[in-house]
Amino acid sequence: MQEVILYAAPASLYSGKARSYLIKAGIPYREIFPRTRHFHEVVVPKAGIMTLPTVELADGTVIRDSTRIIDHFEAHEPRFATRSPRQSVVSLLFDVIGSEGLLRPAMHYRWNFPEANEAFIRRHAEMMAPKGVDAGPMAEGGMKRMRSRGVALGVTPENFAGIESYYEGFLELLDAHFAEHGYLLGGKPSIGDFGLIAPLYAHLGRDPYPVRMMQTKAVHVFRWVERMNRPELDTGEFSDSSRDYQADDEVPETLVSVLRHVARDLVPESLAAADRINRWLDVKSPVAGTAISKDVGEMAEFEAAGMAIRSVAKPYRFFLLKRVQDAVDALDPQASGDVLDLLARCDLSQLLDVRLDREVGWEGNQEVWR
Ligand SMILES: N[C@@H](CCC(=O)N[C@@H](CS)C(=O)NCC(=O)O)C(=O)O
Repeated sequence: MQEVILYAAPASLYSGKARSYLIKAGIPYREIFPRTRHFHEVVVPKAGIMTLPTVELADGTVIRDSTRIIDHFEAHEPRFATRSPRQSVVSLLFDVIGSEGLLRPAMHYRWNFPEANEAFIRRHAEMMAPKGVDAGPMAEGGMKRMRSRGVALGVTPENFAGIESYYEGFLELLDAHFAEHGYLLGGKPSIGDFGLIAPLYAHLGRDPYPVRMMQTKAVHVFRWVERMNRPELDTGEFSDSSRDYQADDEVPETLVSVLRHVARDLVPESLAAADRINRWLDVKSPVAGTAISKDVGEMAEFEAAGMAIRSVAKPYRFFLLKRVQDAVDALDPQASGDVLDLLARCDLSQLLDVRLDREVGWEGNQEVWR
């Protein structure tokens, strides 16, 4: 197989998702920082906008977006397809949780512990400067932009304690899971593992302050992060040497506990964001094919995990959530009943009814309103 070029960066959240997939899938790739002339003059025009990760295939095809990159390779050869109903739905749910649902802890632990993190982050930001560009001011600008993105997501001082208690609870439950299983659904990674690694690698599993916390409080989660970045399964500590998902469509109880915890944040935010975006759609009525920017410029307000949060409402969450809903809708009545029972036990049933009035689709590399 010819080498894939992965435009990515070590400190970038979504890069970690695509990189881990390429590693685990055994797809040869070369990672390049997004600062070459070729990237700006050839790749970005094909990508439409510049985000990381973006890949360039040997034939010049460019694919932007971590989910679509994984979809592209899975469509050619499904390496991580879960075939059973409950596991498939849980796998897609963890893609939503990782790609969208843990952004507040990721941003908080990166930006609000400057004593431990600042120099490390600054060095990474400077690395992004193209040759001949003064790295200092460029890094400063990039850091300011990303820090303010955290604030827009609801990472504000009155919520710091709440975000910490939510994340610590999450980490403890996830650690109990990874003490018994190599991956979310057993002995091999699923699409959900790739979603979850997004916040848990570059930010929470690599920045100095949160990685220390993970190493001291959640060593099994730390091991999973390490494992997700290694080509082999790397599950030597488990006596059960299964190299596959759990038998009989089993979803471990340890994972149900994680999902119940996550529901406290994921459900209220999804309900509020859908409502906000639907009201916006009602007023704006964008023509089909209109490009979607990262958020619609509107704030969703909601109570989650004991916090009063104001966060930008992002259509991307609903692109991912619809994949969960479509998977459930496609099941036969018996399987659907099993999945609904599971979601009810996880306090996640409401997620199946949260839908945008317009679908998020793709044209080329761009998210558009259908
Ligand atoms: N939905 C995209 C999001 C990609 C994204 O936002 N990446 C960040 C870096 S982790 C980025 O490129 N940000 C650039 C910017 O905000 O200008 C994906 O999954 O790849």
